[in-house]
This record gives sequence, structure tokens and C-alpha cells, in this order.
Amino acid sequence: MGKKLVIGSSGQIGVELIEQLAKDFGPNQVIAADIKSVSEGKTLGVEYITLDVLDKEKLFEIIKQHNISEVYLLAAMLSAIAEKNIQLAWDLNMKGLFNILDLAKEKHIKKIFWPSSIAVFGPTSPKLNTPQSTLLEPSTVYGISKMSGERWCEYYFLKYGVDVRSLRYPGIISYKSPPGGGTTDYAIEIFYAAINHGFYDSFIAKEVSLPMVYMQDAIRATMEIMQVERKKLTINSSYNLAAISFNPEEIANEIKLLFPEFQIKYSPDFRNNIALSWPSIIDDSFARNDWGWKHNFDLKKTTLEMVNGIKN
Ligand code: AKB
Repeated sequence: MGKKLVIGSSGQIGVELIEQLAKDFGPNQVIAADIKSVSEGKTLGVEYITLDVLDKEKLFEIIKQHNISEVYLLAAMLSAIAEKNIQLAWDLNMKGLFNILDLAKEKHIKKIFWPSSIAVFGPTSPKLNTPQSTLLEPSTVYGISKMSGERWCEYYFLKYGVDVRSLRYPGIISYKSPPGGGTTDYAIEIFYAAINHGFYDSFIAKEVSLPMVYMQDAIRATMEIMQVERKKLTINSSYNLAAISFNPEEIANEIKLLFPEFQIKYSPDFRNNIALSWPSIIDDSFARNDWGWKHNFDLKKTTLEMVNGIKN
């Protein structure tokens, strides 16, 4: 068994995924790669390198040099920021994926994790209990790239036997590393604002509900899907993954239980339109049935973890 390469290692998910991989497999089994060189927040014993996932030659060199067998491709441009950098978002989100899929097709890598997102859904998808298979007409560049990526993952699996596994992440809530330009980022910002200023101006309207998951659950889901026997997986594109759903008013009320003085105001911007195009509640029964997915963190537990984590 070779080593594990995490691409996008200094991003919100990367930082915590590396910690978990290092804990489970040993730090010397993990290579952390990012386009930026990392100076802080490193996991002890893990080797950090700089890498642009669009540079296929360097990618190949690293895979050979470090005897990599598994790649976690987390480098991507998220929904809000992608709307402002359409071409770059498409190139990064698609070409990065193709580089990794092709290396697996050529048998240089054994297994891939590639995250998709609830952004694959669009205004014509059912909003409540959104099924695994339904109309996918995303209206954002990010959503279009994730939907296309899912099709390519399935294609490479069926046509070339590439073992690529994927989850449609909801908004991920965490405090160790900041999120990078998504629509669901409000659900993280709100905690920092409550603790530091007692006030938050939300760019999402108060009644707009979105699916979310606490980071610890998201990491566990990622570890689980990567370790399950391939034959148990009945979805070859990407699994719906759900945990909790709430709107800004509901999370603000939960925060007020800890900070009674906390005030919230609503100034919806273009990100609210993105949120309105996404589902409110996802049906993830395929993940629950196929590999036993179960979330542990409800809104209350998530709120407590966030507040304690940020304060510490
Ligand atoms: C975003 O808001 O863009 C991401 C996502 C839901 O994929 N957090």
C-alpha cells in the first residue's frame, strides 16, 4: 500500500483531513500538497509540498517520488468565488480532476476521493428530501463543474475501472481553518461575529434553509467511504450526504441561547440567490444503506463545538 496525497491541504477540509489520515495511518504515510507553501497549522510528521494540480508533469513526479496510491483531490473554487472567476474556476475544477483521473486510468494511482457538492442541484431539483437521482440543472459555475465532474467520475469507473469515490458535501461547519468563498460560509462567519462583535449581518435571508454538516462528521464520512469495500457502493458518481438543515434565523436562535445579547440583521446579496437554487433538505438514504452513514452532530452540538473551539 502506498502513501496518501491530499491536494488542497491548507483548505478548510484539507487541514482536518490530514490530521485524521495521520492519526489513522501514521504521519509518514501522508503527503500534504497545496499551491501555497504552508508555514502554520501543520500536522506533525506530515511532509508538506507545493503543487499546482494543473501541472500534470509535477503531479506525476510527486506520485512516483512518494509512492502515492491514494489521492484526495480537494483543490477547487467554491460557489461564490467561482461566480467571479468563471474561466479559472472551470479550469481548476475540471482540469484538476482530469489530471488525477487520467493518472488513475494509467494505473499510477489506485484510489481517488473527489468531493462533489449539493451545488449539483439547481432550481428545478426538488427542494425537500432531494433524492439521489433527480433533475440536475445547476445554475452556478461551481455546480456545473461538480455535476460534470460526477459524470466523468462515473464514466472513468465504468469504462476504465478507476476507483473514484465521492460525496455531495453539504455546507461544512468548522473553525480550524477558514472556508474559501462558498455560499454556506455564513454558517461559520456567524459564530466569529457573535463571539467577537455580538452582531452579524447575514448575506443569506433569514428563512433560507440549507443542508449542513459539522466537520467531524464530514471527515468521518470521507474516511468511511474510502474504506468501504467497493462492491458495497451502488452509486458510482457521488453520494448525497446529509446531517442537519437550518436557516440563519434558526442558527441565530441557537447562538442566542449562549449569547443572549447577540443581534442579527439580514442583507441578502448574490449568494442568497445561489442558496435559493439549492435544496433545503437532502435524502441521503443511499449513503445510510450502502455504507452505514450516520451523522452525530445536531445543531445544538455543532453550536457548542463551534463556540468552544473558537474561544479556545
Ligand atoms: C459552497 O457553499 O460553495 C460549498 C458547497 C456547499 O459546496 N460550501
